Amino acid sequence: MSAIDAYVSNEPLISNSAPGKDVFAKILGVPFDFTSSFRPGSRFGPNSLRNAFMNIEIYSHTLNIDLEKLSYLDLGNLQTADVMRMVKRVEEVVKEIVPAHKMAIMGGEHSITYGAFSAMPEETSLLIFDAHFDLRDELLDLKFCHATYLRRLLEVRKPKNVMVVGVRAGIQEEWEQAAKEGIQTITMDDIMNKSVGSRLEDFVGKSEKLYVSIDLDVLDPATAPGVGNPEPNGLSSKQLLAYLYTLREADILGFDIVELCPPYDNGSTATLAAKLMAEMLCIAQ
Ligand SMILES: [Mn+2]
Repeated sequence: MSAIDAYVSNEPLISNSAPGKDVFAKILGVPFDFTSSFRPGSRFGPNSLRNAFMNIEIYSHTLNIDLEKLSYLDLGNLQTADVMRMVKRVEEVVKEIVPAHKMAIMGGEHSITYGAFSAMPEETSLLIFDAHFDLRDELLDLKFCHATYLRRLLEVRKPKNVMVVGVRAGIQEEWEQAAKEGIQTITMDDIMNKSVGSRLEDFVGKSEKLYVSIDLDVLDPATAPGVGNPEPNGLSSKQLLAYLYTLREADILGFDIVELCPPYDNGSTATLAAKLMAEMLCIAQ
């Protein structure tokens, strides 16, 4: 090993190269927030997550997996201010990565998921953690934005299984649209009433392949204040991690962690996002 390899970090990128280990995952930042409707700033999300990632422990005691002994490559940031170009470019980049490698995306706003999921094979199920459905037909005259991406996605693509966990906010039309589209849900009401049952395990069991999208606003704003559209009465970090650990046996092709909005963060959202990145890399590995 050269002195450069031994002593010099590749910051701000979070790549890791472990001797004798091939790269198993590729990480992409998408600093895109140009359709933000409430609190802009998620364009600063990827680098904020990276900074936090470099300052937390990445050995998962829960999973007994040490990320420092695995190799993964941070590709950097995909830059554009045009939403349709963004989703197209994300799709093209992800297609070059999956299924040879696991795909990990850092947002940026939730519209990124449209591009990433479009690159997934036909049989892939979509599991979303989000306070919102993002099933609006339009918002503030925008047909394609963070609040409509799932509506647009389902217009062109019908995944066999779609589930939204932690959902608690939407206009009435979105709840009706979710039922019409056959979207499975674990709502916050279900979670509060302890009526979740084995729905998540059943969903995962029926999913040949899986893409997981984590909108950080699924968490309670007290836990994760640094998001674009905070929504009260959300999950705790313990609840979210417990759900994610149930995905260990699933064939996860890729995942994203979106809506980290550093201008509204006190640091806790970024460190939690980094923890989720570390655990999800271990879970998907
Ligand atoms: Mn959301």
